Amino acid sequence: MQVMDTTLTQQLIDREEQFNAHNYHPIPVVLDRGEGPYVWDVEGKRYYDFLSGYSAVNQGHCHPKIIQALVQQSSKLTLTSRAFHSSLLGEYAEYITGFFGYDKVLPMNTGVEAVETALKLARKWGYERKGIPEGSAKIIVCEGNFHGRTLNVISFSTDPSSRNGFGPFMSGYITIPYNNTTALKEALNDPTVCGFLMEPIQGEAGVVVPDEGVLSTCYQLCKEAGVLFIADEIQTGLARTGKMLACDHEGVKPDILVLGKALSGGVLPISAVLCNDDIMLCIKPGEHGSTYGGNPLACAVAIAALQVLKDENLAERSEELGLYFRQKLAHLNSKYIRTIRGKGLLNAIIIQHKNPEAAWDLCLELMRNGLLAKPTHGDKIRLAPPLVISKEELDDCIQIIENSLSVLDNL
Ligand code: IF1
Repeated sequence: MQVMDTTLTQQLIDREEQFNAHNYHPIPVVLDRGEGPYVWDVEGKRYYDFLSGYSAVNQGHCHPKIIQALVQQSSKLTLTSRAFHSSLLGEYAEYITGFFGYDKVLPMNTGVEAVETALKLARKWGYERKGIPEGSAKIIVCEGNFHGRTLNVISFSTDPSSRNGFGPFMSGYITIPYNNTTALKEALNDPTVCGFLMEPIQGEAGVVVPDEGVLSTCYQLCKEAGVLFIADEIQTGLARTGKMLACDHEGVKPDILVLGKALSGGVLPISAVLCNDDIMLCIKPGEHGSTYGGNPLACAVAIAALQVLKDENLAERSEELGLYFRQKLAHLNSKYIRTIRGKGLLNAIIIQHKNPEAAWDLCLELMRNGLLAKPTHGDKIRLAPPLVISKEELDDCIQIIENSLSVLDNL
């Protein structure tokens, strides 16, 4: 057994611990390089990345075509602000609106900024188009949601770790159970409701997939009630679940589509809100914006990142390899795996073991065996490799998972 000298790893962890905020509890590995489905730590050890930057690295780490776009544009023009036009914004806007079939895009940076933008658009539409009395618009959200960490967005979180200690909170939200069309139908009776926000699959909650038909029923109910269906596809979009958008599994075209993460292939924070003119033009000049939103560097990178998804058929790969992956996991017949769930290459296993630390300890063993994953909410482990992983590499990972499960025998 090769004994690795991990002093450099520990030194770097200690330095981070001393000077960086303690807002995460990372797996004890220090990454230094990434390529495709792989990352390497500072000791030179290679791992399969099964978190993919929380589904931002769908195209694989440092995809050459995305990096080429970044490098070329970065030495030409990176930021103009929206005080002036840039040569790339129109090209990008035309490309992405054509890609997803909407009239317009509002470019932002982080996912939560795009969610906030979508919520502002829905409210403005509610007042200007639906005639909701000013200041009284409500938006329906789901229990178990994760849409980001701004004060407004955590105002409707049901996760204590996301919201405790950060009040007071924003009003104007109605929370219903996820995957419950009866509850949605009931909530839609409120005439001041302007929008319904949902994740097509709940990521942070542990890859919670709604029942077949729920997505399309929710959409239909919103249509009938004259309420905007807002899909947060920041984590589920961009080929992750086996279709270009998770909404495509049920032929649902959201009124407002929210994208982020893999919109840059993990290279830059790039997010976007897409919708048609009757909604988008409710925001007038000077009513919304951001310093970096729609910057030329982001435009160049996002075009390349979207092209890679199409050119490499990553949605089809995700669909095929996801089915294969869940089948092979099931064939392990592990007494420690209570549930396997997901769509495409967004999957999670739920660990059953008497020891509450079992999922964490399994992730440490996976790390020792060359695969990086991290538990979410205790007993769930999200398994989401870059979509460029090959079937052979996936087989290698399934072997690593099988070998690692035996660590739970001695817990
Ligand atoms: C963290 C996970 C959490 C998201 C959806 C909006 C955002 C996210 C569906 C906000 C961000 C990230 C944030 C990160 C961990 C990760 C995450 F589900 F992906 F695992 F937290 F739930 N909508 N998700 O998933 O996008 O502003 O971060 O760009 O905050 O710990 P952002």
